[in-house]
Amino acid sequence: DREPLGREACILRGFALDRQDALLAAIAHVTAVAPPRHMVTPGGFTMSAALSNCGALGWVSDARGYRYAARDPGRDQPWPDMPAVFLGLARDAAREAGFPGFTPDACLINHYAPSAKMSLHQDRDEHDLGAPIVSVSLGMEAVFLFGGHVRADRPRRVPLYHGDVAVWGGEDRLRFHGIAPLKDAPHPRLGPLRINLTLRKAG
Ligand code: MD3
Ligand code: FE
Repeated sequence: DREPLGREACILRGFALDRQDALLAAIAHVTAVAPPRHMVTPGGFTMSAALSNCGALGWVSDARGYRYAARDPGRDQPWPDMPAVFLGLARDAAREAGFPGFTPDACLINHYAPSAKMSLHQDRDEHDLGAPIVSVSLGMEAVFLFGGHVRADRPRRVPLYHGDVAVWGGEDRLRFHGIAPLKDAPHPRLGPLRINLTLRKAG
């Protein structure tokens, strides 16, 4: 079922559940090659979520700023290839949400422990802001903060559960959004961990 968040944003509840084994195996492979790290923001804060990436480009942050990079700065090596199960899920979810033909070239993998969060921000480092974004939630539940087009707009709070997929593009593409600090409520399969895959066309 398709739960609308905006005119061009929705949540597909449980859309990833039937592929969870393949997704978790692929995530384990990527993070064994490119371990998640806590990156530093240009403002000097260390992010509470630990990040890895796969695909041609990966989102990175350091004192110089945010950007997409073809190499993992932790290893000075290219990011692991995008697993086929990520590409298939992104394409299928985007089509279901009304964005046919989506092919991501970047997948950010966020790891959250209890109390980790992501402050309100916009995703605007991508070259083509006309492409949608697909995000997959696995493990512990989180409260998604769905804001407006200016930071001061009070965000809606929407729970995200294991297997949910969110898709947003068009007029909702530049909304402010974030993740509230996670409760300490371990997931039966993943334990005290939430993993978010954010699939984008970055280049
Ligand atoms: C935005 N990640 O990595 S994605 C990020 O769960 C990021 O790790 C969060 O924001 C995470 O940049 C949230 C989920 C999401 C869902 C629907 C949206 C972001 C959205 C709708 C509009 C704008
Ligand atoms: Fe974001």
